[in-house]
Order: sequence, then structure tokens, then C-alpha cells
Amino acid sequence: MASKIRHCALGVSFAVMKTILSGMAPSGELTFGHIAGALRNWVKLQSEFDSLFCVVDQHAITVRQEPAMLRKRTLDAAAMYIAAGIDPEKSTVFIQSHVPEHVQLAWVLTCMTGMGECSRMTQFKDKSDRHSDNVNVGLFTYPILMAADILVYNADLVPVGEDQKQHLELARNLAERFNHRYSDTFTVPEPYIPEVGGRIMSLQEPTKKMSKSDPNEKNSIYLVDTDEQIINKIKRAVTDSGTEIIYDEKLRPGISNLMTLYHIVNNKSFAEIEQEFKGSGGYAEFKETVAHAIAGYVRPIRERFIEIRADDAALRKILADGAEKARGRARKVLRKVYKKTGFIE
Ligand code: ATP
Ligand code: LTN
Repeated sequence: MASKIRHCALGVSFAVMKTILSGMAPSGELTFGHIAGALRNWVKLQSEFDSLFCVVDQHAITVRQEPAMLRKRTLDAAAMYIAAGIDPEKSTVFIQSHVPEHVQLAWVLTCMTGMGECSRMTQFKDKSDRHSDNVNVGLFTYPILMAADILVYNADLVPVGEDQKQHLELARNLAERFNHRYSDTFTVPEPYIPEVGGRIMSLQEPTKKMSKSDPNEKNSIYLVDTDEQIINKIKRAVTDSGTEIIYDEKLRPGISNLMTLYHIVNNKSFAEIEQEFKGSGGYAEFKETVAHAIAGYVRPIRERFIEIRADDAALRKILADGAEKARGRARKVLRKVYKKTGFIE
């Protein structure tokens, strides 16, 4: 168990479990990138940590969403967390908009954040380029809401993919700023980013991140894809001119990405993978092996997902219970923040 020492008012100290929190925006179907960068670590850490996992539906609307689709994807994402191994008995699983304390804290933090801090965010620059017809203020301030998601539970650790590092840095700065301006209130969270798999690349354009909102479906392995779809996508993945299976992100981004996928499903090191395919039939044989390995890994997740989605009432019950638990905790932290800020109780 990952624990920390807490001191209570009576001068008594006791060990408490450390907290993790993470979330995903239901702005598209989850991909293998989500497993590699985040979900597999959530599953691993949930036994050692007091764990909260939310579906961040309020983040999703920074990009225009069709309401019925947003509802469907929100439930899909929650079901996928569970299908991938999140146990609602161990972890608190909930929907962000069910816990209004996130947004309430976000306002206080918004008033402590400089314009420059938000405009530096590379994801804002990327997304405002991609959605130039809808550069809304939410897209700009969204990392502050993300900071509130984390700080409102005093999370110690935040398991995320590499692209979230900069957002985590803002959450850390805001926690420190509040603690310094008022008094010790927030835990300063640490990112937890996997050494391998923190940035899975697109299959057709391996210099760009695999993304659930990519309009080209051939770029991503969706967790709801059939075996056949997965196998075809991997077989057609763009690779470099060459025949040897050697890991080199710069010179061979396509092959290196496929090696990363293969590593994730069987834990073989890159050296072991290189050895396995030395003198083999080249890229075609390698792709064939990777394609079947990934399809085999995703299959049970997809099957569990279908089962979970078939029982709507049970899923909604898990989410309602999760929101209630999360709210109880968030309310306490928000109350402290409001008091220190100077709002009348
Ligand atoms: P979008 O793909 O729609 O732009 P996003 O990446 O901005 O989405 P989320 O899908 O909410 O945002 O990401 C949820 C989590 O999954 C984050 O921790 C993120 O780092 C991780 N993640 C998403 N895509 C990948 C990827 N290709 N490789 C590794 N981790 C990823
Ligand atoms: N910004 C994240 C999603 C996210 C998140 C969070 C991750 C929103 N709130 C809190 C961890 C902790 C993204 O991947 N786009």
C-alpha cells in the first residue's frame, strides 16, 4: 500500500493511503493509446492507492459535441474503464458533471491563473489550430478545470500519458500558489507517466499522436474494433523503408511504434523483440505477429465492455454511488478553500 503520514489537530499522526485520480474526456471512442498511456497504470495502481477515476464530460465540451453522442460516449468511457480492469469495489468511478465541486473550485483557481500560463499550453495551441472555427474560452482555461479535478481530492499521483505533463505542471503550480497565499491546503500532485507507451503514435502518420478525435479511423486502434479491423489496421500501418526490426523513434517511427504496442501486450523488452525477429521475413511477418497479439489483448476488453454496456441500470448505479462518494470528499476540500478565500459560510 502506498501511504503517507497525516497529522490531525490533536497532535496524533497516522498513516493514510495515498490518493490517485485520473480521467478521460468522452470526446471519441477510446483507443489503444488510452490503455498504453493511462488505463493499464490505473489498473495496476488501484490496489495500492485510494483511487478515483472520472469521465470528464465537462472537458469534452471544449470541442462541440452532439448531446446524444456525448451521453453515449460518457457511459461508454465508464464501461471501458471497468472492462479494462477498474474494479468499482476498489476504485471510485464517476462522471465529472455529477460532482459540481470541480467547477466550483475551478473558478477560484481561474482567478489565480495568469493568461500567459494558459496560452503556453501546447494542447491549447494544437486544438485551437484544429478547431479554428470554435476557439472558445473553455478550450483556453481547460487545464485549470483539470487542476481542480485533481486538487479537489488532494490527489498525490496522477497517472496520465506524456501529453498531460504540462497540464500537471500547472496543477502543481496552482496548488503551491494557493498554499503560499493562504495556508497549507492542497497536496502538490506528481505525474505518473509510463516510460514506454506514454505516447502511442498514429498508425498512418507515426509522427503524430494516436487520438480518439482523429477523423481518419485508420490511424487509431479503437478498443471496440473487431479482431479483423485491428489486424487490418496494423497490417496496413505505415512503416519505414527497410526490413530490419530495430527500435529507433527518429529514423523508424512506424516500426518503433509497433514495437511499443507489442511491448505493452507481452512485456518483452525492445532488445528481446529485436532478437525475436532477427533474420525473419521482414516487416510483413513482424506486422502479422503484432496484429494478432494486439487483437488478442483487446478481445477480452471488448467482450467485457459489451457485457457491461448491456446492463445500463447496473452501470448507472456504479456511477451514482461513485459520484456520491466523490462528492462527500470534494465538498470538504471545497469548504476549506471557500473559507480561506473569504466567502461567508
Ligand atoms: P483526443 O485524442 O481527443 O485529443 P486527448 O488525448 O486530448 O484526447 P484524453 O483522451 O482525455 O485526451 O486522454 C486521456 C488519457 O489518455 C490521458 O492521460 C492521455 O495522456 C492518455 N492518452 C491519450 N492518447 C494517448 C496516446 N496516443 N498515447 C498515450 N497516452 C494517451
Ligand atoms: N486533460 C486530460 C483529461 C483530464 C484529466 C483530468 C487527466 C481531465 N481532468 C484530471 C488526469 C487528471 C486529457 O487527457 N485531455
